[in-house]
Amino acid sequence: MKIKKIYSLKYIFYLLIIILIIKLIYNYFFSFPFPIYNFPLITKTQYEELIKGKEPVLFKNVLKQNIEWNDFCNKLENKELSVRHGDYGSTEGRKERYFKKEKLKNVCQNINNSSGYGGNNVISLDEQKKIQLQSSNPSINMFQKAKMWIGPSNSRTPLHKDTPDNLAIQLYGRKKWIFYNKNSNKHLCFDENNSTLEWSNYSINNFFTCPSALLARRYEKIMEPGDMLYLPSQWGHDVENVTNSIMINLWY
Ligand SMILES: O=C(O)CCC(=O)C(=O)O
Repeated sequence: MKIKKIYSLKYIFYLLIIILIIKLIYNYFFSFPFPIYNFPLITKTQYEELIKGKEPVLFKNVLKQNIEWNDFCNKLENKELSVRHGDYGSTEGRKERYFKKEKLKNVCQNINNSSGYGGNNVISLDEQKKIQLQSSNPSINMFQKAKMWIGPSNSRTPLHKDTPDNLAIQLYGRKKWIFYNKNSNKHLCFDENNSTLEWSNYSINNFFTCPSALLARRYEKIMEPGDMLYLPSQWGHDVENVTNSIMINLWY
């Protein structure tokens, strides 16, 4: 009896190892099967083609220099942000999310004690200059009309889709993007409200909230500092800060 038990434990262990290996292979080859470019080496023409294409693209090494947390917080300390509070990261909770005006200095100081998320705040060209945000490619400029997202680890924007194309540069920390081919939108339980932004009722990985999501083609990528993601219009995305994080993006 005891020997049988040891055998079955052994088989469960082997099964777990096999599942782990399959998951690693899947993540490596299939979770981001899109082009990856080294930003300093691409031409302006190539770039302009890629950022109006039909598929996502990852650009590596986009920044001329790293952005440091303290330096960023000190240089923009008096900037006023609109900060999300409440259960803004869940499909249900986001409906009751509320916003507070806070100084960036405050958000930085409380980053490990508060769940407040300074998402979707304008960052001007002057402010970009102040923090020495520079492109690593002399023929391609940084953004004119960028939005800034600063938040603690685990802060999240639940699944939605936007009408414009999107470029998002990770400045500090790591951020996980889960996203779906727009051909899968019919499976993703979006609110059909015809606005420029549409939320989904699918709470990621909880298939009870949207059983048809099992049929959707899902991708994911963890963005590191200096990475820039191009996400085409209407590709649904759920975005989570894996660490304290600063990102800027441009919708166009
Ligand atoms: O970073 C986030 O929390 C959300 C970003 C996003 O949804 C976007 O750039 O479209």
